[in-house]
Amino acid sequence: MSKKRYLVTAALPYANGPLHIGHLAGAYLPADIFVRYLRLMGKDVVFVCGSDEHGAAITVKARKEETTPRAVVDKYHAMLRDTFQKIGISFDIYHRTTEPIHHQTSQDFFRKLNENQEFLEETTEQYYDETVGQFLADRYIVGTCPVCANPDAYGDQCEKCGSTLSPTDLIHPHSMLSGSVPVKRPTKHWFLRLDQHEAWLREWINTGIADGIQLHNPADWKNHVIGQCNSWLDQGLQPRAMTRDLDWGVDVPQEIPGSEGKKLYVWLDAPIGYISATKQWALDKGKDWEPYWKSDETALVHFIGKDNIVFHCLIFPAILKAHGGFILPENVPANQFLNLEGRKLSTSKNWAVWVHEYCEEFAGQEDVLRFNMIKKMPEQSDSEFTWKGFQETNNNELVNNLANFVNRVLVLSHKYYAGVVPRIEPEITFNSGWETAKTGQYNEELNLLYDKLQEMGAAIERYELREALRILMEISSAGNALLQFNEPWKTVKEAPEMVKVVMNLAIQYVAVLSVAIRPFLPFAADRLRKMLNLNPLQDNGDLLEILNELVEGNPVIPAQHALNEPEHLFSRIPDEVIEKQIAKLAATEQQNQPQSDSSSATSYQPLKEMIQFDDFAKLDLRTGTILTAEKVDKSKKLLKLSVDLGFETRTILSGIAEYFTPEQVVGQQVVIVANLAPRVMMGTESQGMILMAEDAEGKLSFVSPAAAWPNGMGVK
Ligand code: B3M
Ligand code: ZN
Repeated sequence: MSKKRYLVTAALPYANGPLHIGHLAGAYLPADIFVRYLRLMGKDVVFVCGSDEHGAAITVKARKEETTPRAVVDKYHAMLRDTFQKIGISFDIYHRTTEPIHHQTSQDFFRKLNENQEFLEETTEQYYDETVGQFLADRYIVGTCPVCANPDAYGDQCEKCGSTLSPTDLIHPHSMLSGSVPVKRPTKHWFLRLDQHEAWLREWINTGIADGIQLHNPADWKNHVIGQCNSWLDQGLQPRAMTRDLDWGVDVPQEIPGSEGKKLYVWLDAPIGYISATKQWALDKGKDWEPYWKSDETALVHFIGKDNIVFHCLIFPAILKAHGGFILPENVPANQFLNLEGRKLSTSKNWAVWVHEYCEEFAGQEDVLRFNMIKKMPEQSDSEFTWKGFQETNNNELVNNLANFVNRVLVLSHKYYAGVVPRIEPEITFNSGWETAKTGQYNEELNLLYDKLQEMGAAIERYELREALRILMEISSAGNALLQFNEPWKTVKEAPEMVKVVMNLAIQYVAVLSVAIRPFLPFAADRLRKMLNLNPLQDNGDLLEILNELVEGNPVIPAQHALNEPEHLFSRIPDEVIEKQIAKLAATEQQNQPQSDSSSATSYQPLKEMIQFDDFAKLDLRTGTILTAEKVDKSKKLLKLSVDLGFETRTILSGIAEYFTPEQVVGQQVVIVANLAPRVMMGTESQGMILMAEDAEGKLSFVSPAAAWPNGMGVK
C-alpha cells in the first residue's frame, strides 16, 4: 500500500445478458471490497467499469433476439448498471463503450500503434460462412476446444477451461450463424506484433521488472495467473489480428487506407474502455485523468475472472507498451470459477443465480449474498455455491454470530444504561474475549482490536478476501465471547463497575465493526451506524481514524454517547425460502433435459411385494423357439403358438397379436414359464407363458438371446 493513488478496474461485462453470481464472485465483489477498503484507509482511488457493448458477443445476441445490436446493448447496459448498484458495487463510474469518448480513445490507440509500426498489415485466410456471406470471427464460430475438448468452445476462447483461442485452433469448426462448415477466404487485417513483445512480457510476468525497473513483486501475484501467462508465452506469441470484418464496433480510423468495413477487435477496444471511463469520470469531477494512467505513483489493479487473464496480463500490457507512456498493472488478481450446486454456471442453460432476480426476491438482504460470495470466493481454485450453504452461512454466521452480538450489546446497553455508553474506570479487569481464562484490560483490548484490523487489512491488500472476512468474523466472535465469559446478566448486580467496563468495551467492538464490515457488508454498515447513532461513513479515511485511536488505546465511541434502539441486523432464512430456490433450479434442470426425454417422462409401475428366493426358485423358465403361429378366432389379442422346448413342443396362447403378426414371430427365440398350470382360453389349452418386456405404453418386446441359444435350457 505504498502507492500514492489507485486505479482499480473490474472487467467490463458484455452487455448481452444479465449478471450472475459467478460474475459477482469472480471480479466485481473482490474489486468492490478492495476499493471500499482503500477508501476507508483514506486512499486516492478511482474504481472504473462499464458495459462492453461491442464484439461478436453482442451481434450474436442481437441475431438471437431478432433485434439490433443497439437495442441489445441499451437493454442490458441499463440492467447491468442497476444490478451493480443494487448489490452495492460502488463504481466511481459505470461507463459504456458505445460512447463517443470511447470510440475516439480507442481509435487514437489504433492510430498511435499504427504510427509506431506495431502492426503488420496482412491478408490471410479467415473462416467465411458462404450461406450467410460473412466472415466468422470470435463468437461466430464454435468448435471443440483443443485444450479441454469442450465441444462448445468459441473462436476466441473456451468458456469451460478459460483458454484463449483463435478460430483456427478449433477442432471441427462450424458457423454459429448457419451451422455450416466454414470455408477460408482471404481478407486484410492489422496484426499486433505480439511476437516482438514476448521477451519483455516474459521478464515482466516472472520478475516484475520492465525496462530495468522493478515494478512489482511477482510473489504478490497469484500462481494460477502467472502459470496461465507462462503457458501462453511458452507456446510463443504470434501476431494477433486487431481488426475484424464486422458491422458493429469501433471503426478503424477512416484515414487509414483499407479501413472500410473494418472494426477494431473487441480486445483493442474493451480494455481501452477502462481509460475512456477514467477520462469521463475526470471530466465529470473536474479532475485530471492522466496521473491515474501515466504516473508511476499509481497502482493499476485489474479484477477479472480467469477467462480474461491472457488479455489483461499479456495483450493489454502489450497494447499499453506499444502505445507508450502508460503504466502497467501492478497486479491482476484474477479469480477462478464459481460453480452452482455441483455444476458449471451457464448462461445459455440458465444454470445460474441471477443477481437482479436475487435483489428482487431477497430485497434488503443484498449483504447476505455478498457474504456468501466472499466465503465461497474462488480465489485459488474453483469453488461452489449451494442454497443450503447460503442458508447455513446466513443463519450460523450472520445471524448467530454477528447480528446476535450487536443485538445483545444494544439490548443490554438499553437495559442497564438507558442506551448511554457508560463511563468507566479503565483499570478494572475482566475476562478477555480472545482467550479463555485470560485477564482483559481495557486499553490492551483496544490494542488487540487494532491488531486484528491490521491483520484484516493486510489480508485485503494481499487480495485474500476470504481470509480477511474470517478475521473480521473473529472480532465478532471475540465480542460474543467477551459477553459470555463475563456474563453481565449475572454480574451486573454484584460487580456493576466491572460490567460497565465490559459493556463499554463491547460497544467499542460494535463501533469498530460498523466500519470494518463496510467493504464486505456495506448496507449492514449503514444500518449499524444508525443503531449506534453515529454519522454515516464518509468512505474517506474512516478506518484509518479508528486505527489511530485504537493504537493509542483510546475508545472510538465516547462515554455518554446515546445509542439508538436496536434493530435486527440480519434475520434467519427459513427452509421454505431455500426450497423455493432449489425448486427453481430443478425446474431449469428439467427444461434442459433433451426434449425426447421430457416428453416421454417414463412412468414406472410400482414394485410388487418382496418375495423370497424360494418363491423365485419355484419358477421353471426355459428357452424355446416359436415354430408356428396363427391368429385365434374372435380374439384381437391372442396368437396361438407352437414352441419347441427341445424335449417337447408346447401349445401356448400369447397376448401379443396387437404388436406382432404371426409371420413376424415364427423363428423367434423366447423364454417361457414352463411349469405354469395349463389354462384353457378361447377353447384351447395354453401350456405355458412367454416372457415379454412391457414399456409404459404397454408395448411389448421379446426377451430373447443376443446370439442363438439351444432350446430347453433353464433360465435363472
Ligand atoms: N467483455 C469479456 C467478458 O465479459 C469481456 C471483458 C472485457 S474486460 C476489458 O468475459
Ligand atoms: Zn477448453
